[in-house]
Formats: sequence, C-alpha cells, structure tokens
Amino acid sequence: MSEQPPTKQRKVEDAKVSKEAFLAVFENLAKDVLDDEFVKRQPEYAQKWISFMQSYNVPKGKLNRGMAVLDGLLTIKPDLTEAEVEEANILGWCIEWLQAFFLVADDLMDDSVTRRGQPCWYKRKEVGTVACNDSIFLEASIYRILKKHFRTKPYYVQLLDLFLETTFQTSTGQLLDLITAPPGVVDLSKYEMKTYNTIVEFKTAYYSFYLPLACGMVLGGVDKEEAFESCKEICVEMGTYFQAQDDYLDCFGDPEVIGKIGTDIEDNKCGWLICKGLEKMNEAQKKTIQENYGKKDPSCVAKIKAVYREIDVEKDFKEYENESYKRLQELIERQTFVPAGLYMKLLKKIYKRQK
Ligand code: DMA
Ligand code: MG
Ligand code: MG
Ligand code: MG
Repeated sequence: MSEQPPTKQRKVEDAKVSKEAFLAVFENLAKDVLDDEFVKRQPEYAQKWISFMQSYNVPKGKLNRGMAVLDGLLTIKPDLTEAEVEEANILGWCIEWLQAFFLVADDLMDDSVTRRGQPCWYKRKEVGTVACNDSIFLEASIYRILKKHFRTKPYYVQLLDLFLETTFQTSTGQLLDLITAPPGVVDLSKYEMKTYNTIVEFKTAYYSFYLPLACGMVLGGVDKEEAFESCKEICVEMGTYFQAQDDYLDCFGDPEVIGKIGTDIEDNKCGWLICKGLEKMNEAQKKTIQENYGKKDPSCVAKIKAVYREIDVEKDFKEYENESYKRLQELIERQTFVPAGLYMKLLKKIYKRQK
C-alpha cells in the first residue's frame, strides 16, 4: 500500500483538483441566499423563482474563474487550513455570481440564443425582460454572501472595493462594446485594434483574470501595492488574449462545444476578427463587409465568413496566439512579487482552448 500524506495536506490536495468540492460550496451559498432574512419574507413562488434562477445561471460554466482563487492562493501559501480553502472557494463563487449577473444581461443585450448549452435565461418564455431584475438580483446576492462570510475579517472592505471596482470597470467595457456597434450602422472606420483593446481590457480582463487572482492574493496576505499593479498588467494582457479567443470561437468554434451560438457578426461587434481582418482586406472584400456585416440574415453572415476565409484571418489568429503566449510568459517570469505558478496555472488552462 502506498504511504498516505498527512491528513491536512491531503484534504487541501483533494480540494484543489476537485470540481465536485467546489460545486458543493455552491449548494451551501445558494442556500445562504434562500435563507436570507429578506428572501424568507417573500412568498413561496418568489423563493422558488430565486432558487431556480440562480441554479440555472450561476454554476453551469467552466468555473475557471471561480476555481482560480483557490488555485492561485495555493501557489502563494501551499499549506492551507480547511477554513482557508473554504474562504477561497466562497470568493470563487462570488466571482461566478458576478459573471452570471453580467452574462444574463449580456445575452439580452447581444440578442443571443444559447449559453452554456441551454437557452439564454431571458429566452425562456416565463422570463423575458424579468431577466433585467434577475441580473440585478444576482449582483446584489454577491454582497449578501460577502457580508455573511467576511464581515468580521480585516480585509472585508478591501474585498468589497475589489468587487465594486471590477463591476464598474466591466460596465464601462460593456458600454463601449455596445455603443461601438450600434444596430444597423456599419462604420468600418470604427473597427480598430486600439478601440478593441480598450473594450476587452474593461469588459473581460478585470473580472475574468484580475479579480480571481487579486482575491487569492488578498487571502494569501499579499499587501504590496506594486504586487497588485503588476498583477493587473499581466491580467490585462491575459484577458485580451482570452477575449480574442472568445471572438475567434464565436465565428469558427463549434456551438456544441462552446455551448453558445455566435452572434458577433449579426451584432455588428468590434471583435478581433473584423479588426485584424480589415488590416489586410482589399477594396472588394471591404465592400462585401460594408454590405453584409451587422445583419441577421444567415446568407449575409456566410458572406462575411467567406471573406474571413479568403484572407485566412485564422492564420493571423494562430500567430497572435503564439506571440501572446510568449509575451505573457516573459511578463510572468519578469515579476518577482508572487510565484509564477499563480499566473501559469491559469494561462495553461486557457492556451489554445476550444471552449
Ligand atoms: C462578454 O463579452 C463580456 C461580459 C462582461 C459578459 P461577449 O458578449 O463576447 O461574451 P459572450 O461571447 O460569452 O456572449
Ligand atoms: Mg455576448
Ligand atoms: Mg457582449
Ligand atoms: Mg463573445
């Protein structure tokens, strides 16, 4: 029989690799929300709505962001108590709640059809625009959970500020994403990498990368301002790469695998493919884009994709992917504030992802 590691160590190791352990924490937090004193005073049908709505929208993603808090914390502090593991996972779930709140609204605004292999929440016939309030409810739930579990901690205010600032940043990114692509107005001069980089820094990087790693750093006792600044710089780079992948998969990914049907072309989005593609299109190809981009008609969408294939923008994406990885590796190796593993674990998870 092989030798067993000491109990405490072993438990943490298990927690680290286990999506099941992480999901078990969701069940407790979902119950916390339902046990909230104000929720308890609602009629039973409202409580049922909340229960179904949060299990429909919060736990069904890849959980990369949520699980990154514990994963990250372990690189800073490998020897954790069970209470510390629990705290990391609770913060991880708060990030999944935050993501759910953004996605419920994002799907409504992007006119999307499916998400995580199921109909978008707003698409359900009993839901519709109630989804606006459900999104607000999901956001507000974050602060009930944080209050219940962290109100006595010395870093409570720091956590609140982190979640609030991240939400503010993300909402500016979403704003720019939406108003750069007004329905029915195709202005090719708007699709520039510079604008694109601002959109994705704000709409994706802070909440998807900086927030989970910063949560891990707070729990790990990192207190140098420069460490957080350096983390932000690396996360903006990683988040930009991640959103470029999202844009690539929106067009070329398999909806069965990514769990969602792409809408970027129909929505007139200032995405990676259009920005990169326009840099190398000839006048005839630009004309095709001008006439067919931002339209719901599947034959128009097919014409856009045909141009993307003609110019082989996929090849540019693959090159960008390799360059990004190299640049990130360099940035990560250059910093000395935290172990490189904090970033590398996450980078390895997303590099060349298919979903
Ligand atoms: C998503 O951008 C950003 C947020 C803040 C949800 P997106 O619309 O490209 O995401 P998706 O492709 O998942 O709808
Ligand atoms: Mg969307
Ligand atoms: Mg969107
Ligand atoms: Mg997308």
